[in-house]
Amino acid sequence: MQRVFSAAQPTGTPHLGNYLGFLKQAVELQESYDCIYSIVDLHALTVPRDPDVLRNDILGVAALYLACGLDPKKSILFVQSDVKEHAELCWLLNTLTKISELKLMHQFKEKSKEHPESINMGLFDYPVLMAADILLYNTDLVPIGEDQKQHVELTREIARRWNMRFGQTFTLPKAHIAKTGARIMSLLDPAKKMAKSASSAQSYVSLLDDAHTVRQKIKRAVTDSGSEITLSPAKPALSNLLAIYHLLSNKTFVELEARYKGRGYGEFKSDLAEVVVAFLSPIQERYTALLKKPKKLHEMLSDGAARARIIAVSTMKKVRANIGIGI
Ligand code: ATP
Ligand code: LTN
Repeated sequence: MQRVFSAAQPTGTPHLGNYLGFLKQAVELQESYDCIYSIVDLHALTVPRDPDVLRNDILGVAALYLACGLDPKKSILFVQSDVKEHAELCWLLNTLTKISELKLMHQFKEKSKEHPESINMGLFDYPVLMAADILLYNTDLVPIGEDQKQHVELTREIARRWNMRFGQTFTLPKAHIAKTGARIMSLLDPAKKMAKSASSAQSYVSLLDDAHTVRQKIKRAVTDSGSEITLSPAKPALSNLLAIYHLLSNKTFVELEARYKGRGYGEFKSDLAEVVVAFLSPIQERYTALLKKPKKLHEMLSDGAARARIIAVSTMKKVRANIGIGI
């Protein structure tokens, strides 16, 4: 069975973009792949974090992912720092990665613009740690949003280089990117991706937003000129809302265009808000119930780490022998 690996940072509450670009795929792939998912706390430290907030976010993200359908009986779910091999492999891969390659990474360029006062080595090395995450598990497929594609390409390049130098060791992973939903845009600016780090919370729908907040955010979402409901590059803001509607309702774009023919943006947006509310409400109920049992969540994560560690240790045995360290 082919192996799937992916991960997300415990940085605040995931939004609809994280769900549609990544989590939805992750849940679906559980049915036919051997899936491993990680909460990458070491990556989250590349921007300054309060320790108590980080601790809370790790458990919160775990609960939310389970509430969205990740199932520890079908997949391994674990916290990155619980498996020390990630940091060790990152160091070894660093020795094969060029500074000039890391300087090209879009995410590094953007994040260093956002936090010019704290461009640290971790932020620069972030893609190499991500490569280590993926390569430790002989991964075939990596479900991700469009923004992470460049990092998976770099991972393939590092793996290729290692295999050339030391012999076949790592599987070359492929990015698995959804046809629709891989880049959900901000509700306030269709030229920017929906992001947790955005300056205004109005630009995204968090998976934990209550019904009132969802209705109000969608009502205030920007739209394009004209009043027709059609999917078109000339209507980027509306097309983004249509994509969200399509993915959450399973109605095709053609069905949606027909349904709203001759009706205005107002009616379309208010229906979309109800679709989002109906989608989020059972997730939020499951999330609240899961968070009431933190001990169970910790046990599930520690069981996940134990299962992940077995694979990671076995990969590292090969890697250490390859490079000439250890006994
Ligand atoms: P943000 O940019 O909002 O802080 P992130 O990429 O840092 O998000 P993660 O939780 O680590 O946050 O991302 C999890 C997954 O969500 C990744 O695979 C990423 O590609 C995907 N993703 C993030 N934003 C979007 C978006 N706007 N549309 C689709 N997928 C997205
Ligand atoms: N870089 C990703 C998170 C991430 C990841 C990974 C994704 C870290 N390690 C391994 C897929 C596979 C992000 O910023 N969203």
